[in-house]
Amino acid sequence: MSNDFGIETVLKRLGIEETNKGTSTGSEWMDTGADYITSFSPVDGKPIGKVQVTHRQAYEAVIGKAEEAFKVWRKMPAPARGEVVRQIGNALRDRKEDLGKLVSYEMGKSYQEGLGEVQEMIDICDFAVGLSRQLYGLTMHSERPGHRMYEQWHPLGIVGIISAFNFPVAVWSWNTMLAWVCGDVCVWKPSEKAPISALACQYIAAEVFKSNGLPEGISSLVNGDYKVGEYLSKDGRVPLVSATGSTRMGKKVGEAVGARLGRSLLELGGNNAIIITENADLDIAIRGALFGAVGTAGQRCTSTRRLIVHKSVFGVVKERLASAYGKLVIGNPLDEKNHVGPLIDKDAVEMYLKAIDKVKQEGGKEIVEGGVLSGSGYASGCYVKPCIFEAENHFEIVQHETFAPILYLIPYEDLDEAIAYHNGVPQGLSSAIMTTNMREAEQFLSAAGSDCGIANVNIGTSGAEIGGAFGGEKETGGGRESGSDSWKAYMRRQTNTINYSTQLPLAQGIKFDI
Ligand code: UN1
Repeated sequence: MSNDFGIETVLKRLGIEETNKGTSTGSEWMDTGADYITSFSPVDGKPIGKVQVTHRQAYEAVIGKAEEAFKVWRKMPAPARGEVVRQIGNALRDRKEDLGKLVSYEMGKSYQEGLGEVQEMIDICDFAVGLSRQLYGLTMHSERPGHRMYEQWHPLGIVGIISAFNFPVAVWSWNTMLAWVCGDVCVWKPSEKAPISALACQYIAAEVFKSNGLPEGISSLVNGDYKVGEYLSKDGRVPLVSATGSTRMGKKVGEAVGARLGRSLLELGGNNAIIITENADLDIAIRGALFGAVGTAGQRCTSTRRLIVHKSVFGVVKERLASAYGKLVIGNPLDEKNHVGPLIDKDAVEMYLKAIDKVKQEGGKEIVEGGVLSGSGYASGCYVKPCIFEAENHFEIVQHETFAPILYLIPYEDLDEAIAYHNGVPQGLSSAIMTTNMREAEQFLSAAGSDCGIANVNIGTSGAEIGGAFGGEKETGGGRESGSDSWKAYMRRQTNTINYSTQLPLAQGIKFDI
């Protein structure tokens, strides 16, 4: 293992061994035998560690503990649960550098972005602490005299969380911190491509639960591939499954959960575009598009995949982008002089190469050339060159989310046409318009504008703050996580009507006298 970035010390400080158990209800870990997942770093191709896969019997034990824990946790006042989450936020503050480094090493995003991811976890903890005193229900006026009506929110029970490799820890936090203040208990199945970062989080959370004298089962971890995900999605004891990942995976989870009339919260693929109008501030537009397209090596669900550019500025945008791409330094993401790290694994490289072939076949014109990097510093075989193609929106490959730094440039003549291109894909996560013209901006944000869950003006498509609801429409799955009133997904609503009169009048004026 490379010592260059002190990763060995980081792993030790976070409690990670070479061989790890993978099933936990908090501080207790189950031995589940000889079936392991090995996590390889895309940075240098070296193994980071391995975790045991959760088998059915261990899963059953986890659910049993979670059910018991729910009985205790749901009775604790929400602000007291918030206090526990506050302590988790502080524990994350203490481990920010270590966890950020591990995320960077295991997933391949830059160290800055690794730190940003942990900051996102801290931010959602803070948000959840405040929320723990604001789980408001409405009160309404009853139509009957001497009656009072209101609604209140109760916890759901066990929340299953299936997370993706690209945000291996932040997306877990978005779900878990809210679910915890809401009174739910959580069972997390992290991506099999980033299980080590998940172990680190489980250790951090478990320590806090233990020091507060809370039972096992509030924070559980299971590991494995889609089969372990299926345990959760088919399990009637898990009222909500929140899944982040590909549309293909989300359809399977949604179907399985739907078949038992459970709830799912899906945050799936995006095919995010920025419209650059003739009135754009091009300095902002180029910088926004650049980070959107190459940040996290194009592996965010919010990554910018399409640039829809007005014909009058198409040439200059193309030139300036090509020149910016020329200055990108690709390499070890833990080295802060590099802008772009590796893709997650060789399968991802394969998909990237196939997409390039496909766009060329369909008639795309290469503007910045792609390719796989080899030689010193690129030994993992996962480093690729961010590339740009001039393409048409209807190309099959353009309609498709490829999790890689490939950007498609599409020219347009008027804004209606641009918006039609923009919305003319199956996904609907994030979107942006670059313009200094108020009419253009408002048209983009209107009901006839962007059809996405997130629509920005003069900001790229990625890098959303936790305070807003995060998620999207169409094949993105319709779920909302993180800020605003997303917490409602983790609770059940109850309407209460109280009669304090001496009569029993019926609603709608119905007479039923004997
Ligand atoms: C994701 O890619 O699944 O908005 C989440 C962003 C980040 C979260 C991305 N805050 O880009």
